[in-house]
Amino acid sequence: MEDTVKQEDHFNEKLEKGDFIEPKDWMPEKYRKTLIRQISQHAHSEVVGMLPEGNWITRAPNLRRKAILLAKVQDEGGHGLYLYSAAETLGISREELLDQLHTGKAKYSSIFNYPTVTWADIGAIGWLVDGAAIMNQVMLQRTSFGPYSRAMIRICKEESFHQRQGYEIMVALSKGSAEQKQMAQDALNRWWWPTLMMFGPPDAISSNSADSIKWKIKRETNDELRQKFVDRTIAQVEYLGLTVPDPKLKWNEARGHYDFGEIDWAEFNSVVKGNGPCNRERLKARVGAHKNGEWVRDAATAYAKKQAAKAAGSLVA
Ligand code: BYC
Repeated sequence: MEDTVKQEDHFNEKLEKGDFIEPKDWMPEKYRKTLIRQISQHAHSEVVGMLPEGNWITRAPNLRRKAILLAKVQDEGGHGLYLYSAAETLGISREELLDQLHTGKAKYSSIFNYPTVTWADIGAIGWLVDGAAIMNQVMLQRTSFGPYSRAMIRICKEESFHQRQGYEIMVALSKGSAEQKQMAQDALNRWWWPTLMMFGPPDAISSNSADSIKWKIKRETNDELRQKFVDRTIAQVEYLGLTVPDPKLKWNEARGHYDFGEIDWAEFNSVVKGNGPCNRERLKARVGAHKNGEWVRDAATAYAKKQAAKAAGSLVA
């Protein structure tokens, strides 16, 4: 008992000083659980996030765009791997994590349950979705758990390239023909509100925020990040000559921020509960991909075992 009190004091001192908590350090069970929940949700989002964009690799308008999109989607898979590895250091296996995703027990970001209906959606995802992801992930670079923070530093570098490639697509479309500009506007209309939902429920009802802020897992709240995102993005919308689908959007001089309209939280809750436009399709695709990859995992395991046996043999010799 006394030992636990000492360990908890030591944990709190580390947080206070801004030191990282590392996998072998003592940590409260709830801290570990919260991290597993958030990091795995994040990893699943990266991997499920490959699907809406992957859908356009064969239909990219030219070779340059195809190569860029291919690289981006591949990066998202890599982000998933760094994050699954970070979660594994907390004492949960990759199999368990994937099982939670495939059985619908674990959440992933609501945003990936919307369809990509035109090429402009690929621009809007890179610009808005990756833009929102970066806003959140820049803060997570300073999260208190070492492996999560280190994964975030690397991921942020790649995400900023993703955001720029998306914006470049939007610039090309909005400076193109009238039809292309309309495509860009339609994509902005489709992705604006779901992007604002990505930051999570309002602070007043966010169930995990208080603990996560106390433990320095999250450094800024859902509403603070959402506001920052709106404030930064509007100038980019104006440069494109497009309009945000929100009649209530207005600069508020007194607050020094944009005011914006009410988010449809009923839609958010419905998507998170599994009833968004693409939830079933996404999960089916993920489960199918995992099943189809079984022979690759088996082959990799057999090869690793053979190499280990060879190495052991050469040591004995
Ligand atoms: N979607 O108490 P709250 C990317 C859940 S992908 C679904 O505020 P928290 C990319 C939340 O889990 C970006 N569920 O939670 C990839 C909680 O439920 P449980 C992914 C959501 O954790 C490919 C409940 O609502 N980024 O980068 O303090 C291509 C109450 O919420 C969502 C991350 O995952 C949502 N949007 O705060 C392009 C970042 N929001 O678990 C881009 C890491 C909330 O209690 N995650 N919920 O049953 C976080 O920073 C935080 O987990 C959140 C939510 C800000 C998302």
